[in-house]
Amino acid sequence: MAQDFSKQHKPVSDFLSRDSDIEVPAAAFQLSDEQIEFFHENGYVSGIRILFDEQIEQLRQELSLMFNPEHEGRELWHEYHSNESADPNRVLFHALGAWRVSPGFHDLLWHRAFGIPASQLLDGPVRFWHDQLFCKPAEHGGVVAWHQDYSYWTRTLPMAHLTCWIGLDDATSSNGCLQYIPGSHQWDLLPITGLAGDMDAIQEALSPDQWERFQNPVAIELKAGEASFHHPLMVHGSYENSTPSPRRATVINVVRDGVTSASGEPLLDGVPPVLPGQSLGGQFFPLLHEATFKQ
Ligand SMILES: O=C(O)CCC(=O)C(=O)O
Repeated sequence: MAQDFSKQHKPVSDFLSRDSDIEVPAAAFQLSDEQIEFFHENGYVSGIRILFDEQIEQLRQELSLMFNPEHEGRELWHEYHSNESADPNRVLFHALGAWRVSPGFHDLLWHRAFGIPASQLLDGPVRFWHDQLFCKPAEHGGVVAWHQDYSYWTRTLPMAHLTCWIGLDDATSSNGCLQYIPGSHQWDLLPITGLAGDMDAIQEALSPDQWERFQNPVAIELKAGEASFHHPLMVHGSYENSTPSPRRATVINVVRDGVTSASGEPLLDGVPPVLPGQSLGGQFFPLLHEATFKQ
């Protein structure tokens, strides 16, 4: 039986200390007032450096083991899709639960370069919801269709959620970087219209004015190790990767501490139910970051 790192609610390796970022003052990780204002106005803020080269390399190595469906720890995943793409000629690797399987993905959750901005954007303490891997191989990487994250999360209330997308490769318009519809975080909640099939399936749920906005998506081009944070109602997706290099990413989804379960069912596969009305907590939903001090 593989080790389940979710039993440990603090770093288990030297992943965070190897570049001595533990000595970096908290202020160095803080978002500026302008960045926070930009997030509230547009629904995202991007270009935030999270990882150094060595850390990116460690995560890439851990990830390469996870691509083998027979790897040690495979029973720990909440979800594992070697290929979730609905297009038989494309591949989208998508999995939830990497933090349970390997030390780098586990320790990343406690990285202040992520936790401090997250607490600023949530305006409170940061609790873990789940992580995700979204990886598109070279040449035949599949799409992630336009969607809002909270469409998938209505079993948790209130909506006080945040997504942090971290590139493990340079992400470009050519290799299927994240795309946003700025300002769509102010729209109502949209229904689920599919994650890995028809890119534009969401159109059926939109008004003509809303669909018009898809003429001008913003491509979030990032260097490997940089992140983009987005609001739970931000409409986003990503196109194919037909370039000669992979486009790999890890995603951390968090909530403001105090978000509760709204379901008697397990919130994630393999996790005991959290009673409706009870706050997320325990082994699978650790507190990652206390509220950031404000002057
Ligand atoms: O990595 C991608 O292309 C999509 C990621 C995504 O949908 C998300 O972070 O919510």
